[in-house]
Amino acid sequence: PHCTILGLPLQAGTGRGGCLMGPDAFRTAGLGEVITSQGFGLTDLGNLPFPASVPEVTGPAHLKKLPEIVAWTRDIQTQAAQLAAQDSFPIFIGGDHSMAAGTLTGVAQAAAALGRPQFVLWLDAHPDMNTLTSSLSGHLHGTPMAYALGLDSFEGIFPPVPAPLDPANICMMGLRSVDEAEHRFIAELGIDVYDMRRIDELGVVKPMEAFLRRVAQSNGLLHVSFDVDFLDPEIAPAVGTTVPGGATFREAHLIMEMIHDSGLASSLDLTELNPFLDIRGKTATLMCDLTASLLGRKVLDRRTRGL
Ligand code: DIR
Ligand code: MN
Ligand code: MN
Ligand code: MN
Repeated sequence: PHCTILGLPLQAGTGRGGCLMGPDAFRTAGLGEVITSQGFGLTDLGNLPFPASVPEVTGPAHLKKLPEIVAWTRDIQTQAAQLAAQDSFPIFIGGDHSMAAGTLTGVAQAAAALGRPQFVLWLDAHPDMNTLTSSLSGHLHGTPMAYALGLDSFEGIFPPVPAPLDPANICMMGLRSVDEAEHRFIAELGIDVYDMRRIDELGVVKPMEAFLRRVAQSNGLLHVSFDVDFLDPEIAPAVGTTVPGGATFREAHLIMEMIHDSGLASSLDLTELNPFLDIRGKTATLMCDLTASLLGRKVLDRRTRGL
């Protein structure tokens, strides 16, 4: 088995500087060692350069750094489609979550070329499902899921979406900050959503089992998009948009362990890490440990004597 890391040092999609340093913080925290110690070969492609050309696009005036994010989306989409078509597990390290406009649509394009359905596990406090017109903040990290689903308002501004995601193939976990328009889109499209209350009530095992079973039954490919703010801010402070009441250490590891056991993951985003807000690399290290669980590390050895 083999992994490919691609750094995506963009931060124009968010209100706070610092995500630019995310890829280097993941590397400093030992992401490469995590991958090789799980028995994977590793190619680190370094960081994607700042877009060589930024198109002159105009959209709703309140959107921040729109041309820059359009340019990143174009470049990331191309890279993600290529990497997803190779026989190596791509790990996209951000960078703010607007990177997912490129990764989601790139991997979905590669899946469509194989004739296989693309599934997405979205781990985030937010659905990031605003359209260009519904966004209240103007920050484009709040929009990549709407773009990848092919919702209105992106056409003629962002690159065409090669293969829009099927809302039936998305599972969102950890939500606890949802704008009114996002709420409406989720309901209209019937997206499978486990907000923190449902996780409190059900735990993570049943929702994960149900979703992974659907991926397996459809012979689907599974992209995991992991926003740092999925985690509780107590354990993961290094993100610009912390929301209290997030996933615990064990809930997050268990999700990663179940993904590993399923053998279904085909690509991964690690996103929104802002090292400027971290406490001695604590969040970066936790994200690396969670990636280790996704790649097969067993945090708890269950084979205790007598059982
Ligand atoms: C909000 C916040 N829904 C927005 N989104 C964030 O800006 O559209 N996403 N913080 O990570
Ligand atoms: Mn996000
Ligand atoms: Mn978020
Ligand atoms: Mn975000």
